Amino acid sequence: MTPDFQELAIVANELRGDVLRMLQLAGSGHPGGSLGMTDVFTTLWFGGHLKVDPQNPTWEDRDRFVLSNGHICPILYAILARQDYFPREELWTLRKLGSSLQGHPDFHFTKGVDCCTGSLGNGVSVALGMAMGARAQGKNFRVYAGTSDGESQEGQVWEMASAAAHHKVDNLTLLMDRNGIQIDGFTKDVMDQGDLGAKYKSFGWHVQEVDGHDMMAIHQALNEAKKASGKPQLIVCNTVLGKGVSFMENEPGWHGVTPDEEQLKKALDELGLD
Ligand SMILES: Cc1ncc(C[n+]2csc(CCOP(=O)(O)OP(=O)(O)O)c2C)c(N)n1
Ligand SMILES: [Mg+2]
Repeated sequence: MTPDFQELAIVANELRGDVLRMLQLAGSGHPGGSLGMTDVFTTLWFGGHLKVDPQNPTWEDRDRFVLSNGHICPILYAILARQDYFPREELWTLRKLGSSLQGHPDFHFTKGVDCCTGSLGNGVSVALGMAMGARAQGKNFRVYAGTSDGESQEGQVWEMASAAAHHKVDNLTLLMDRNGIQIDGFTKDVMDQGDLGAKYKSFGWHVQEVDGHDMMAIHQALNEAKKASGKPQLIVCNTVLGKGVSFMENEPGWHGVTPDEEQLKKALDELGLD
């Protein structure tokens, strides 16, 4: 099924608005990566790729989604609310004491979250375990995991990469946020990572690279990934940190700083939202 890309673009825009609103209210959190991966995750969730049932979040045969770069959970929460896992109003409680929406994803508290993440490197390894578990149980579900260039500086990621290829885990798809930025600045300055796609390829992965804001390209790459046999798949998503808000775009300072009221208003204006 081909999604309506115009409709997806409207959804993505509104999700960006929710991300910004919840972060302004929280006063802490990570807008940069959240806005950067909005188009990729919108395509995954609303483009008909992820086999899930929001009415039955623990359905055993559902596809799993692990946000291994857990700090960008505002976009995951905005998506889960829009999918009706919980009321949208809960978004405004992000990071507050007693909220179901923690600063990093926690499946104990949040419906639709499959894995606790935040400690970089762990989530992709759990995702591999889930994918292998599916196979061991004779189940057909797929596992998708969000990861990032900054996370790829963790050694554990490369243990996952070699194990997944060795075991030919072809029900695992990683979506990598390749924005060239991590917590301390541009990745090329902190620790140059070169061609991350080529590295995964050398491990034996099926690798594709897309413009992370071209939803049609993302949709096609997700379809291609499903066809890959005997290999885990990586989609390197070239994104712009802070996409959609001019003063945030490609500015490392917006990795983990939230907008104040005035900045929120300006950002929502730019997105054409109230
Ligand atoms: C094991 C571990 N070490 C350090 C951190 C602190 N940390 C949080 S986000 C981040 C940068 C990750 O890079 P990336 O995901 O590329 O950042 P973004 O593109 O979202 O700005 C770091 C080092 C962490 N969460 N986990
Ligand atoms: Mg990054």
